[in-house]
Order: sequence, then structure tokens, then C-alpha cells
Amino acid sequence: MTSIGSGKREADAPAGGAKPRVPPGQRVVRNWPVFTYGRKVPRIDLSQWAFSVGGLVEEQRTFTWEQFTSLPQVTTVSDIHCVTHWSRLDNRWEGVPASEVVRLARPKPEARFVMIHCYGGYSTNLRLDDLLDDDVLFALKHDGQPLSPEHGGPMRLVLPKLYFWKSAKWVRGMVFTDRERPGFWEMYGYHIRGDPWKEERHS
Ligand SMILES: Nc1nc2c(c(=O)[nH]1)N[C@H]1C(S)=C(S)[C@@H](COP(=O)(O)O)O[C@H]1N2
Ligand SMILES: [Mo]
Repeated sequence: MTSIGSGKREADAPAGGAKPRVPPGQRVVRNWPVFTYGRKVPRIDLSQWAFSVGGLVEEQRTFTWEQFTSLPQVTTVSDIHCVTHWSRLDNRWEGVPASEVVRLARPKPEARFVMIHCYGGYSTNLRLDDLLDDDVLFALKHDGQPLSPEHGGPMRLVLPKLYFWKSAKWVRGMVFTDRERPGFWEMYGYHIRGDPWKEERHS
């Protein structure tokens, strides 16, 4: 699992073959860049906001903002690794564990993949087992503040183990499938999985 509760350390590779803190080809930044394809920030009124879960599940559901924010929440601390070579360490996230949403949806046995859909049209594909890691959450807050609109507010996915393009902003839906289809960046040549430790940048 990726650095839940990890302390502050320098980016250098420790001696003796232990895993370095930062994946190959990454540079640590202190600020938090905004990366949005097309630069348009969707504005979603909370009274209109909805998150729907469908596809190969036993329980198709649509959560209103009140319903979603009433689900159990957790706090995690994890690192961001963007495929454009910047990393931001020790981000404190609060939100609903992805595993909780999956548990409520009860995927069918053949559902091994998920497509995440966003307000504004973005999408990204994931393996269900990657979504189920216990540091993966649908985040509502970052470093103690509600997520700002440009960083995906009111709610975004955070999946620290993969490059940050997988951490979809302004999530509005999740569809379970039995076959893997490419999402937005994956169709334009980004890697189908995107593990930063293996430098899975392009396909
Ligand atoms: N909906 C949506 N989610 C998105 C993107 C996007 O353009 N639209 N960009 C992705 C990319 S490429 C990155 S690096 C991160 C950037 O998140 P940030 O702007 O909060 O740093 O969001 C990811 N999630
Ligand atoms: Mo990115």
C-alpha cells in the first residue's frame, strides 16, 4: 500500500535496496499544479449533483450529495505522481473509501474492470482490484479543506498507486464491466494501467 500515515522523508533513494520514496523520472514539487484537459472547470450545484453506479452490479444506485456524504469516511495520507514528471508528497485526503461504494454495489463475479465517468466528459479505466486498495477513496477534502473546483470539487477519485490521470476529478459515475476499455487519455496513448514504479507512461 502507498504511504498511508508515512512520515516526511526526503526524495532520495535509501541505501540498501529499500524502495525509494519517489518513482523513477519524477521530481518533487511543493505547490499543487492544476491539470485539466481543455481547462474548463465543471461547476456542479450540490442540489443537482449525483453519483451513479451501474453496469455489472447487483445494486444499481444513484447517490445524492446528502446520501453520498453520509457514507462512512476515512482520512489517508498519500503521494501524487503525475505522468508529466511532478510528484507531490504527503497529501491528506478525506472522503468515502472506494471499497465502501463497491461493497454497496455488489459487483457480479465477471465484473473485473471499472470505467469512471466525470462531469465535463472525462473518463478513465481501472481494474477493479486496483480500485479496492485501502488507500483509494472518493475524496471530498484535501489538507483539511473542501476540494476546490479546479482540483475536482466537490468530489474526485484518489488512487495513489497509479499515475494521477487515473484520479478522475468531478466524478459522476462508475460502470462495472467484464472487459477493459480505454478511457480518455488511455485512448490517446497513455498506458492502460499506469503504474509509476514501472514507468507505465505510454502504451
Ligand atoms: N475530470 C477530469 N479528471 C482529471 C483530469 C481531467 O482533465 N478531467 N486530468 C487528470 C490528470 S492528467 C491529472 S495529472 C490530474 C490532475 O489533478 P489536479 O489538477 O488536481 O492536480 O487529474 C486527472 N483527473
Ligand atoms: Mo496528468
